[in-house]
Amino acid sequence: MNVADSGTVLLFLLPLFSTACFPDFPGVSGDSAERSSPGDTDEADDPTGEEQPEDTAPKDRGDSGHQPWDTNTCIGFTDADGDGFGGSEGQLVPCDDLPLGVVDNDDDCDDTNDAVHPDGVEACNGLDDDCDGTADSEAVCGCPVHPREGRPYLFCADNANWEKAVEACRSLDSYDLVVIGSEQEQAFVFDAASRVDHGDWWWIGFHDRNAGPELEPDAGWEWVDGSAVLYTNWATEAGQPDNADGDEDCAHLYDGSGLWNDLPCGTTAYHGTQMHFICETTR
Ligand SMILES: [Ca+2]
Ligand SMILES: [Ca+2]
Ligand SMILES: [Ca+2]
Ligand SMILES: [Ca+2]
Repeated sequence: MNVADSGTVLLFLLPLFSTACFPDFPGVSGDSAERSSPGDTDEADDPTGEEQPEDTAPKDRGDSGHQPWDTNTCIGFTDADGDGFGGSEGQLVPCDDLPLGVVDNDDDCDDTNDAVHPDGVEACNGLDDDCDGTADSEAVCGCPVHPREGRPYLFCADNANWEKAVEACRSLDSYDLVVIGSEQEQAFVFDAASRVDHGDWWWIGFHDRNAGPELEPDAGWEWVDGSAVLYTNWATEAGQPDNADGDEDCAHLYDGSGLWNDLPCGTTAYHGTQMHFICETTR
């Protein structure tokens, strides 16, 4: 952005020039009297003709004309990851001589990852690789994507038993079977799942496969990723979890209510109701 191109920007920047920002501008000293006399040479200021140490380093500042009020002064942005797109941190720089690591745009949505920028290629990895404001898509992940607070969840209406569901989520970069940590997350997951498919059931990453018989039916449940159990939503009025037939160690959401039930982990369909699954990014 050329400062001289925009009166608004100039007005915005004016207070900066009279404050502590000035000494930080490359090639500009804090001596306002010297800045106000661009025609003066160092030699003219010094009647002895002797070179003064403080004048040697920024010698070319008066010659290059890169003063804050000149048409050659621009706002540059630090490109910390070196992908050619800057972050939001702006600074005054000479337009035709950008410092190393500074670019003329602030278009990078993640200036710590050089694979993430507006020319990036979207991949199924929980990141917004191309900076279009959305992380992942059905096109790259293979299942409908619904984000919550910027984090993508995949609603896979494939038929799968619980183990296959875990395998499918983990085959993607930075995904696992969903972990539900709050009433709000439960509400989001159930609402999105209902919109993708009505009438079938959805595996979640909750199981008690490691619990001994003495813990059945409702103790010893854990999340696939070891997260603390902060919330449950069992269909308690229907007596769930019940470990029916002594063999129900994996949890799913019912359609219609979103309440949880335990089923045998190898179930792919239950009397005609299909078992789908929900993946959540681990990022
Ligand atoms: Ca960058
Ligand atoms: Ca991505
Ligand atoms: Ca994207
Ligand atoms: Ca059950």
